[in-house]
Amino acid sequence: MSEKILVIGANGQIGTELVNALRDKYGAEEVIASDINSPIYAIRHSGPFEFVNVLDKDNLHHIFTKHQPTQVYLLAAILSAVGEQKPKMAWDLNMTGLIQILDYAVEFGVKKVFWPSSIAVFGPHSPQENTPQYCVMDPNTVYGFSKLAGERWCEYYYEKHGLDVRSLRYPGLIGWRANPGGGTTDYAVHIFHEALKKGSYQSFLSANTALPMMYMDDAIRATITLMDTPAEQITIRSSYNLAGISFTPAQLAEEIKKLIPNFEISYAEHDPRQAIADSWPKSIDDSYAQKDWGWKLEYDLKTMTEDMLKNLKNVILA
Ligand code: VAH
Repeated sequence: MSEKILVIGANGQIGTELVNALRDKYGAEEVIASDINSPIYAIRHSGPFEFVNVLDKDNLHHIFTKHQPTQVYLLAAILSAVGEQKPKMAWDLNMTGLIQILDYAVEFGVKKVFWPSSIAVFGPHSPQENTPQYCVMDPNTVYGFSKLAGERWCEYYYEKHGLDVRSLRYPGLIGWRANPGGGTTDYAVHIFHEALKKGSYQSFLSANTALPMMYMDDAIRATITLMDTPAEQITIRSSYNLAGISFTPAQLAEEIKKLIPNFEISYAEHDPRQAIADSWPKSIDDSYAQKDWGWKLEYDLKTMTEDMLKNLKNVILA
């Protein structure tokens, strides 16, 4: 049976890249990109698009009826920094949106659902180094506890309704195809844009703030590998830890300087995003992903920096 894939939140950092990767894999016409806003350039001309608002039940029901998706990727979310500015909106979009999609996935017999979680589900009392799959989780951001609650909903719909919903706790994601968004880790995207445009960047996180990060190519490969894995191999129905590469703004700046020698970094103080970053782990243990579906990272800090600058240069300096 051919696949019909619905990607909700296609304009976002993950969505932009996932739509292109899924279209390469399944064929452009089999992947419906959707978003509440008009399609961004990167996906506008490469296949079908629908306007979708995950909080509009009638709109969603119409799209599910029209396209009868076999897979649904729900990427629409409000991230950590914006979530602290708009807490009720973040909870509503991240939670009500997810539960509505889970309900329609059951009603319409969707074969597989993907939903992104985050290392933001960990909190100040979680182990900070090599944070394990199972441990104390006391996230203190709306984004973080909406993702933690969402993981519980995903596992519940698997157990109670047999819905094959799968999820990854992404680290901070770094890619060149989408602009920096409303996340705390988006300093690590913005720095590349500023390095090329201005030769300098003021980080809103302090020099030694270590966070788990991942190059987008690895994140997309992990997502597709997880979704292609036979269901019987999936032992985690909340969300899999994904480790990535852990580094600080100072370490990232040093790597950029190897390619842009005059690049200079400075550090702002008292940014509210520092407290968010301080509540998250410095590194993650992703042994369950390695064991269950053979996960193996490909990009390290050096190769990620090289690839980011090589590609972003063509976009920014073109
Ligand atoms: C954020 N990019 O910064 C997201 C991510 C681990 C953080 O989930 O909010």
